[in-house]
Amino acid sequence: MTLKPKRVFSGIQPSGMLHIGNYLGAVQQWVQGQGTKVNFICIVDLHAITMPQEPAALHRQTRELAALLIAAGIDPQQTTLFVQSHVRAHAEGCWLLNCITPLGWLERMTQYKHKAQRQESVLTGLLDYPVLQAADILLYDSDEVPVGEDQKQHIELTRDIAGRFNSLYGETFVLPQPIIRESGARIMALNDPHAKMSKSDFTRGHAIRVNDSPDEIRWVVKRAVTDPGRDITFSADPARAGVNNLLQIYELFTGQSRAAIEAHFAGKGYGALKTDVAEAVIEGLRPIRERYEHLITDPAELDRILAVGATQARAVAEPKIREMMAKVGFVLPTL
Ligand code: ATP
Ligand code: LTN
Repeated sequence: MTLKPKRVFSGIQPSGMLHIGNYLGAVQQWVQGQGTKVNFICIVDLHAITMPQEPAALHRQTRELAALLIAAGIDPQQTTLFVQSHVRAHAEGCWLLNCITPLGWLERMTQYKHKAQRQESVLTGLLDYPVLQAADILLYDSDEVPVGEDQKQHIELTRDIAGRFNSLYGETFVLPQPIIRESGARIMALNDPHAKMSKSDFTRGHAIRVNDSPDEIRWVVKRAVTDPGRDITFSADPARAGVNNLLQIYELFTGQSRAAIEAHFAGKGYGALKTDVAEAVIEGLRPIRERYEHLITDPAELDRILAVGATQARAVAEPKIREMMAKVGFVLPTL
């Protein structure tokens, strides 16, 4: 008997230029998983409008993100790369799932509470964000969802929503597993090792963006917050979060073992650590930046790739949305 290859689904918002947290926590995993599994990577523009946004920026960032993902190694021949709003089933699935999701489940989501706190007036879409995410995942019968640590709660909620639909209307959905790396699951801000590196924080020194120049990368790493100690070793001690974060970044960009890294830095100071981290990041990002500069000059080719992705995605999502509608009791339109 041949085993069915696993389905992998993940999403990323076109809410700004990718940073190394997105790259190490999510994108690198997606690239490494290509070939053996059936992969869907979705640019989630419907999610991006849950925060106040500017139309011209959203438009530009959607193509920029597509170019960056391809530059970072997402191969459209091996992965279905598409834009969420090109596949209507996502919005439709969200509505059907809204109607079985208790409000209390959404009000306790930590990402919602965190983002809502910073708003004067909270948009309904922000509260509903995880239901749309559940629709994304469930429409593709996804087995695995590779994400950063911050998304774990949303995947657990997706399982709860799927379980509820299954028990109300009969077996319909696969319950997905979050796939979270041990190292890189939560890259911290360089100017504050107790806060997650985030796309939407534009303070200089907070993040390294994937297309930053080598000089900018050196500037940011040089000013990274460390700690008053001297040891350059991996550690879960919150007081040493800054050095630990730099070491994790070094580990993921060089692919070296932790023992080899600690031996390399034994007896050296934080100045040397920062120089080596900056150079490792520059070298790791160089091919991505070069491919990106080339791809972004050809928007028609990007649109063509996204059109192929949308056709492939619709072929999976449309029959699934019809199955959902039929189970809920709707009279289906004839095809
Ligand atoms: P925003 O700040 O606009 O919410 P974000 O930086 O959190 O954006 P997303 O598009 O929400 O980025 O996330 C894309 C992927 O990157 C997700 O899988 C998320 O878990 C992962 N990710 C985001 N930030 C980090 C981080 N600091 N470390 C590791 N993974 C991260
Ligand atoms: N909420 C996710 C983005 C996202 C996603 C998904 C991730 C939207 N839909 C489906 C995995 C699967 C985030 O990274 N902030």
